[in-house]
Amino acid sequence: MPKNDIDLLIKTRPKVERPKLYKVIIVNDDFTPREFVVRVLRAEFGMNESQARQVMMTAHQRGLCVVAVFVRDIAETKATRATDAARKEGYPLLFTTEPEE
Ligand code: TYC
Repeated sequence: MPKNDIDLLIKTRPKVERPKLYKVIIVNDDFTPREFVVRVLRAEFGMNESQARQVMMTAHQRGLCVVAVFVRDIAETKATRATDAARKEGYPLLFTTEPEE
């Protein structure tokens, strides 16, 4: 039995879990123009020119780059929106998601 108010607070405290985070990953391809990749990164992920260019070049050179980390719903929505924007222009640029850890 709780002995006082603090004891009651502790005993009834809900167990809250930290939400699992998901990486949004950009995948390199041979066809999407570099400038288009930079524009999509700026538009969907709020990057400045220099950040977007670094991420684009890392994906270009290494095949992939982690763009950002979000809760699952946000990560999936952003990856889909960015990929769809490329499809609309006829480019194969792909964004995927993957759980962290
Ligand atoms: N490799 C592309 C080119 O040379 C540019 C590019 C970079 C495309 C990164 C996709 O995720 C990408 N035009």
